[in-house]
Amino acid sequence: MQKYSTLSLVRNAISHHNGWQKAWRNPDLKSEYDAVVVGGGGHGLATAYYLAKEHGYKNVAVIEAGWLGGGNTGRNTTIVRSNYLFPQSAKFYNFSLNLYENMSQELDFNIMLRQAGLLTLLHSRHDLEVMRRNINAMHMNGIDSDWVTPDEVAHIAPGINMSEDARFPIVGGILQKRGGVARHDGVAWGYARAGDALGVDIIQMCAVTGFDIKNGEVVGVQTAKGHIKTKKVAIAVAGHSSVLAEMAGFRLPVSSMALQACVSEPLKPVFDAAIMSPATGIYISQSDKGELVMGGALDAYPSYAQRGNINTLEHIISGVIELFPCFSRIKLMRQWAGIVDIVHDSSPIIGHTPVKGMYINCGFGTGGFKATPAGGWTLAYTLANDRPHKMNEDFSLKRFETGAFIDEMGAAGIAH
Ligand code: FAD
Ligand code: PYC
Repeated sequence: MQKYSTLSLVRNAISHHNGWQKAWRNPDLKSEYDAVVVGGGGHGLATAYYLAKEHGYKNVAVIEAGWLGGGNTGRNTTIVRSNYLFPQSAKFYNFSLNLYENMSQELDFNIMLRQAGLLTLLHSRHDLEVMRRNINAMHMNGIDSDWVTPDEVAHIAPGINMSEDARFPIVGGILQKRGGVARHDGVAWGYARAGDALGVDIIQMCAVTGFDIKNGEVVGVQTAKGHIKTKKVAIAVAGHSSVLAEMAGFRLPVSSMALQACVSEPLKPVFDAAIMSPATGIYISQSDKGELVMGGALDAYPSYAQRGNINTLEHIISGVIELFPCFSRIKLMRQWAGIVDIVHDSSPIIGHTPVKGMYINCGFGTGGFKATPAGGWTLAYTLANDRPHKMNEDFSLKRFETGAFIDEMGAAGIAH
């Protein structure tokens, strides 16, 4: 990795970064690859990196329709945690959090992981009872999760409305201390740079437009920049999974919907932890820049329109002001949306597709940023070995035939 002195940083700034070493190459598309990854979000880039690093794949391409991390990876609210209910999810998301904890070192790229905790607010006696059961299950699965009293909530989240007369009174909370936030672009760029260094070709501004399938087996990929011969394809396109599946001739049990978020002007540090309030439907954290990063529930209808609207914004802000009346005069800076892929049991699909040689990672819905390393790792394993790893075998498409769902809707903490 090239090191920069203060002087060279100044020189680069003045020269508009003329001579600044590129973090990854901009190669021409080759006519043949051993494996093609569709989608240059975090999951696709992680898949390519682990294919090269763990499985010795030397000739891999990532094909991205837009720019790296321009999909949900660069649009999420950056919360990472592993406090899921079922043993399969606990294993998977805990593995992901472990990979996150070592990611800056492994990729030699600061992903700015801040494990200041993920606090879930409880607003009723019913919340308390349901969460007692969930916490016991999490402890059985080795997930750290602690009860916090209303006083402790007030300490973790200064400014929060602890009034008993509040519309959503706070009766306690659950804290996952290992939870927190990470810089989402850093995750995409870190995997991109490390994958590129291992020989992965990253092709941006190049949509996949179709697949060549012979006798039920993938033999090629059609793209805006030309045709590729390949026998292995990994699809990781989140909200566009059904579109890609249709190109390959199969259907997925996935709906595509917009999830919106927004940020305020920067403030001095208020709180460190990320906070979720399932009853009001909002989540909030403060970025390293000081902005309040806020999000809410899914839009209530399927759509590919990647934009925010006033209706949802009003819902998010009313929830935030309910919890933090002191934020009512803060200015909002930006609002946006990403198209997420919703599966009705709120668990991902990682595994084989009906087409031989084609594998998919999708269905992370509102919560796949935290799963980026594990999603990439397990998809790479499945492609390289043509069988799932223990960690993703229960997350295959088979569960939609057998009914063995892993119902994590409650764990999302977000209204679906
Ligand atoms: P993406 O990052 O969307 O990447 C898919 C890529 O595929 C895109 O770049 C797209 O351009 C590309 N693509 C699509 N079609 C084609 C094609 N035909 N050819 C080539 N490329 C194509 N998760 C959390 O864990 N914590 C959170 O706090 C959180 N907050 C969220 C807040 C919002 C507002 C949103 C929208 C999502 C949030 N998520 C969160 C969910 C999380 O962002 C996603 O689950 C995750 O980023 C998905 O990553 P990905 O790499 O699969 O998809
Ligand atoms: O899955 O933790 C999550 C999450 C937080 C905000 C959106 N998704």
